[in-house]
Order: sequence, then structure tokens, then C-alpha cells
Amino acid sequence: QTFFRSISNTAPPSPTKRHTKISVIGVGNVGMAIAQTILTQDLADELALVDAKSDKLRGEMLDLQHAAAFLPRTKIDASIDYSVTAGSDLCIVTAGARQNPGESRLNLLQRNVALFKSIVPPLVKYSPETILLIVSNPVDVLTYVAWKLSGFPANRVIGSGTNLDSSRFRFLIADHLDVNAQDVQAYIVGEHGDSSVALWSGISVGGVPVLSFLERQQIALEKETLEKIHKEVVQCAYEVIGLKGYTSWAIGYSVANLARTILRDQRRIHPVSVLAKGFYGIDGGDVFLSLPAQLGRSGVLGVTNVHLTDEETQQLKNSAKTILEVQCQLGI
Ligand code: 6V0
Repeated sequence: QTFFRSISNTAPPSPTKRHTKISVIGVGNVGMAIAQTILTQDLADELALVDAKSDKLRGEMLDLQHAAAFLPRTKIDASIDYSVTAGSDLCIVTAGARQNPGESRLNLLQRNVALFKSIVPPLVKYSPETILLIVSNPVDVLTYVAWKLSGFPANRVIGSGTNLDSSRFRFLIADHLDVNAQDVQAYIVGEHGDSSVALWSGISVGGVPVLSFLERQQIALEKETLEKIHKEVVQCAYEVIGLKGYTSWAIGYSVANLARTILRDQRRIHPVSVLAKGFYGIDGGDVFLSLPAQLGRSGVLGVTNVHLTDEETQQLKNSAKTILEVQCQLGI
């Protein structure tokens, strides 16, 4: 019983692109911004949503389904039961506990670790071949936690890390130089947040290395100006949260951008949180932090060998130390 009567002698359907399924865990501000960007950018044939709050979850699912007439065709499902995620190519985790007034960061982290213990094992059970993309904060530590809980090889566990910080950085530099942010190559690496590291030596615009160009023109870009831009990158998340209560659009676009690179095997380089042990002299334990990594259909394909100054290397090592110290207190 189909709507159309079949027409005989028609050619068999041409081989279509591979069926793609994405699951988003957590339908809060961030999860929904990611979901809607995935839909508008036609990144999945199937989208599964999971949350602990069933009413909110169903409401969000219906609201998205009602936009079907304006969107590329995507099957949208939602359930509090993880079986809805079965066969996902990519699982994006945005679920997170909110910080209670007066609660320490460590306590919040411990609550999020407990939450991950109820999220990661069922995702792995229903999609043993999936790639896990962690967004919940503190993203670097929780990516490590997800890696441990999943038993996956490290190439299939990625944290959104400083992909967002780097796009804020590119926006600010573009604004400063009055160019298009898409032409600015600039990376923030290390911890997503306060101890992140700006790689000033590698910034280029349209292939022109910015610092050496300015030096040749004898335009001194003072260290203070550079530090001010980096500080603004760190501060602007707090500013947005202070103003509107949460951040959503930029993280939505930034994660959808990662989903595109991974699922379409684009092999682009993104600063994302990966198992960093052994790179750039980072040792002392298994730690996830952001490095410029090449991503594709099998997850992390490699880490780019960017030239770092001694100061940048040291800052990166300090970033690793900060994350490891927190991790040690978790007992995972
Ligand atoms: P939110 O709006 O409170 O949404 C969180 C959602 O998680 C809610 O809908 C909850 O019901 C759901 N949830 C809670 N517990 C569970 C559970 N056990 N199973 C399933 N769902 C659950 O938060 P928001 O969406 O604003 O932020 C989500 C997370 O993303 C937080 O940890 C943020 O700190 C983090 N962000 C990370 C960014 C990054 O760059 N990595 C950027 C922005 C926010």
C-alpha cells in the first residue's frame, strides 16, 4: 500500500549515498542548536534525540518534525530509551548537569561523570561502530571519561574542544584586520576554556603569515594586543552566558561543521580534543586536549605537526597538567 502506483519498466533506483544517522544526547540549548543546524545543512538521513526529560524531548521532536516542509528530508525520532540511537554513525553528547549555586567545579564534574556512566554504555551497546563526539563541559575531561567508559579506540572519541574557541579567535582577528573570518587560519589549542593556548606564530590570512608580514611592514603588533584578543576569546563565552543565559548558535554551527567533516570524510583539520599523549612533548598520563587534528569517516586520522614556539609548547604542557590534575581526582 503505497501512495503512488508503481510504474513498470522503470529503471531500478540509482545507488544513493550511504544512509547516515546522527544521535544527539541532551536536547537543551546546545543539543537543539546542533540538531537544527544538522537538519538545515542536510547532514543526516536520520536524527535521533535522547534526553532524560520526556515531555521536553517530545516537544522538541514535534517542533522539528513540523518544519519538514521547509527542510531536506530527515527522519526524526526521539526517546528516553537509547534503542532509538541504534546504528548511529555519530553520537553527539551535550547532556550535562547544571551548576548549583555555590557548587564547586569538581562536584559538578563528579555529577557529570555519573551522568556519563548512564549515557556512554548504552550508546556503545546500540552503536558499537559509532564515533562519539563530546560537547558537555568540562569537555576535555569528559571526553577522557567517555573514552574510558566506551572502551573505543581513541580515534573514535573526540571532544569539540577548542573548535569553538578557534572560530571566536578567527572572528576577532578578522574583525581586527577587516577581512573574512573564513580566510583566517588561526588555532587555539589546549584546554577548552581558561588555560587555552593561542598559536600566534601560525596565523595566516589568505596564506600570508600575519606576524612576519606585520614585522616586515615594521608594524609592531604588541604582545598586549595579542593577549587582549586571546583574553577576549576566553571571556566572550562568559559574556554571552551573562547576557543570554547560555551559548548555543556558535557551538551549534561549530559541531555541525565537525559532523560534516567526519561523516562526509572531508579530511579537514580542526582543533578538537584528542588523546594527546606523545604529541608536542605531552607526557605524564592519558589526557585529552585540543590539537589541530585531521578528521574523516574513521574519526581522528592524525595530528598536524604545527611548528610551536618554546613558549607555546610550554603553555600546552601546562594546559595538559591542569586537565590531568582534575582527572586524577575522579578515580576513573
Ligand atoms: P541545558 O540546556 O541544561 O541542557 C542539558 C540537557 O541535558 C537538558 O535537556 C537535560 O534534561 C539533559 N540531561 C540531563 N541529564 C541527562 C541524562 N542523564 N540523560 C539525558 N539527558 C540528560 O544545557 P546546555 O544545552 O546549555 O549545555 C549543555 C552542555 O554543553 C553543558 O555541559 C555546557 O557546559 C556544554 N557546552 C559546551 C560547549 C563547548 O564548546 N564544548 C559550548 C557550550 C556549552
